[in-house]
Amino acid sequence: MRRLMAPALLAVALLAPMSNAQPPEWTGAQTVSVELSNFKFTPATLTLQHGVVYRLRLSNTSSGGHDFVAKEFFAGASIAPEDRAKIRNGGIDVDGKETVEVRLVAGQPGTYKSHCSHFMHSSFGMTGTIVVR
Ligand SMILES: [Cu+2]
Repeated sequence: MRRLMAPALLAVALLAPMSNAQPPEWTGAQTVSVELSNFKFTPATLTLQHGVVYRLRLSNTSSGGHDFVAKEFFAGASIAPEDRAKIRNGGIDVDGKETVEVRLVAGQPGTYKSHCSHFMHSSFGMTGTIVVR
């Protein structure tokens, strides 16, 4: 019997990483909030953990529209199917006084840039960084 233990443990060790391939538990998402205002993201830096499920909540507190563009970050993340349509050209539009939520799993560790693509907004300071650890 003892001889069977090693192959059994090996099988468990090999199977364990496969659990990552299962659909994420979107209901258990941790909320991370970013406020969009004239002309900044607050906080400017988001730090996320690779593989963790988040609800990215973007709240625009100003009356004019903004967006949150992070092409590389969104391209590398797994986005909840119901939220995919909210991301266009690597960004999320957030109208004045609106809040938009997108559930996602952060992708590969790295440092990603974010900005508002509205005319001149990034040069006024609407830029940010997403750090995935
Ligand atoms: Cu803006």
